[in-house]
Amino acid sequence: MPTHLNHIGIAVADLPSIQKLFGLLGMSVDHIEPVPAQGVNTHFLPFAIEKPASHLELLEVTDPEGAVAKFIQKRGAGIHHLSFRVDRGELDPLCARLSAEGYRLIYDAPRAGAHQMRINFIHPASAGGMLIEIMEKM
Ligand code: CMX
Repeated sequence: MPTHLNHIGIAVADLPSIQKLFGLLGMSVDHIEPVPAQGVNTHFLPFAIEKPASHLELLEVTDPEGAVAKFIQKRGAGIHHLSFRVDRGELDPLCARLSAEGYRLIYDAPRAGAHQMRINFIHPASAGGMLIEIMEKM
C-alpha cells in the first residue's frame, strides 16, 4: 500500500513574509481555501515532483551534543526541518540571494551532507520558526 505525502501543514504568524521566502525558493500558492470549521484559511504551494521520491527522514540521535539532541531537549520530539533540493549549480546563487535579502544562513558556505549533497540551512529566526535545509547534488 503506497502512502502518498499529501501536504505538510505550517502554522504561520506572518503570511506575506513566508510567501516571500517560499517565492525565493521557487514555490508559489496555487490554491487558497477557507476552512471556517478549523478556523483557518489554507494556502497551498505545490512541490515539484522529486525523483526518486520525497522522503520522511527519521533523525535518530547518536550525539547527545548534536543539533537534533538539543532540539529534542529544548522543544521535544517532532518535525525538525524542511528540506528543499535545487538543481546543480543553483545552490550558491540561491544562498547569495537569500543573504542579500537578509535571511540568516547557518553556514558561510554549503557543506557536504548525506546522499552526496551540498547543504546549507536557513535559521528558524528568519524563516517563520522553521529550520529550512537547502541542497543540491554534488
Ligand atoms: N526548528 C525550529 N526552531 C528551532 C529549531 C528547529 N529545528 N532548532 C532550534 N530552533 C529554535 C530554538 O529553539 C531557539 O528558539 P528560541 O529563541 O525561541 O529559544 C531558536 O531556534 C534559536 O536557536 P539558537 O540558539 O540560535 O541555536 P540552537 O543552538 O537552538 O541551534 C540551529 C539551532 C538551527 C542553529 C542548529 O540546530 C543548526 O545549526 N542546525 C543545522 C544543522 C542541523 O540541524 N543538522 C541536523 C539535520 C541533519 C540531517 O538532516 O542530515
